[in-house]
Amino acid sequence: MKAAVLYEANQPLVLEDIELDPPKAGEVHVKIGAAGICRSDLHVMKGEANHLLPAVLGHEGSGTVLDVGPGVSRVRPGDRVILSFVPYCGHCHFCLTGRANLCDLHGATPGTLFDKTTRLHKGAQRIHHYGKVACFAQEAVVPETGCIPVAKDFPLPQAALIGCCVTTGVGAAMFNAKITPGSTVAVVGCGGVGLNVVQGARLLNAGKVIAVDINEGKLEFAMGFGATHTVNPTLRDPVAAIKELTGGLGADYTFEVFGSSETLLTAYNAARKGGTVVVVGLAPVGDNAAIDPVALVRQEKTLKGCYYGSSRPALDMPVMVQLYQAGKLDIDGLITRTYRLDQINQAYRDIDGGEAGRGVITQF
Ligand code: CND
Ligand code: ZN
Repeated sequence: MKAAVLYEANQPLVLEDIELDPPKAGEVHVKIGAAGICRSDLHVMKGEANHLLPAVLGHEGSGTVLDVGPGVSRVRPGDRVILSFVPYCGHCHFCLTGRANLCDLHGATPGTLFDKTTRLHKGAQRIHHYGKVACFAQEAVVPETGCIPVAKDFPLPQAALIGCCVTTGVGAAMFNAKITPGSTVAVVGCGGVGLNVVQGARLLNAGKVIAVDINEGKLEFAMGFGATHTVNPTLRDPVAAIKELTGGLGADYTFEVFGSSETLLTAYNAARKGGTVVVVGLAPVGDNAAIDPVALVRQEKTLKGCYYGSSRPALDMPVMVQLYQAGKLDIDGLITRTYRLDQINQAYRDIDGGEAGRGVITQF
């Protein structure tokens, strides 16, 4: 099958034929239907995130089940599925306490399936699976718990986006911050994930939603997803602007959704005393943010990380599906660019090109 393989950081992905072994026990063979262009893959391509290479990237995916390995009971051939980049073991402390997005076995098996082997290889060379999804390819083998079934007529691109940016962004607002009605919110970084924090805040009836982005077009686009105010940090100090828009207090909730110490500090400093700062973006490895420990105490801010929207993917993705079907989440409007798999390097050049919304690979 054809796949886009990353051999080395800062080199283009290589589109080539590689082998995919059949699913083992508890695994599912999926024909990929759509794959979203998320910045997390770009962090690996740029060497800003560590990952075993070579690897097939792509963690925002959906597809149709082709066949299943022994013991699989949740899905059958022909089923349409959202792929979760944190499949869960169901036995570790975190799975048992309702935090499957933090599954220990998943964390302990990076780049492989749960048994620490790969189904992907080229001849004798092992090729790793990013997030146990690896959807920048025509097909994938994934753990059964990484498959969230949707109706057979549910659109595959929208399903793919629920696989990362929707659940990550809306979940950050809903499950992590638990935004209360009427509150003030600032979202730093309004790309695919940040737009979903914005529309999550709208869904939760936030009073003011301040979009912060260095790109004017992206700020304007965010207004269509529920932003009530915009701030461009290239034009003025974002912390001062957010304070001004919140009666001098700072926002009740701030979100970092780009991935840098600079934007983390913007979010941190723009939160009011007692406010909540939620970090969603993945800063480059080695990056550090200096937080004044005394100010943390005296201002009683809460600084939290948020992985996969603090969701329980198998339970919460169907909620995103329902909210979309009820017209409460706009996923159609997020999709502004579609590509063929062989255009993937262009798709990643475009993510930094300034066009708003999400790109999706729809042809394999
Ligand atoms: P995308 O590139 O679409 O959006 C990033 C946005 O940030 C763009 O609109 C930029 O213009 C904007 N931006 C850049 N610099 C600044 C700045 N200084 N101030 C304000 N805005 C700025 O990326 P994405 O939405 O796909 O991903 C965003 C981050 O979220 C990224 O780091 C990705 O790796 C991470 C992420 C996290 C998780 C999770 O589970 N926590 C899941 N998926 C992605
Ligand atoms: Zn992602």
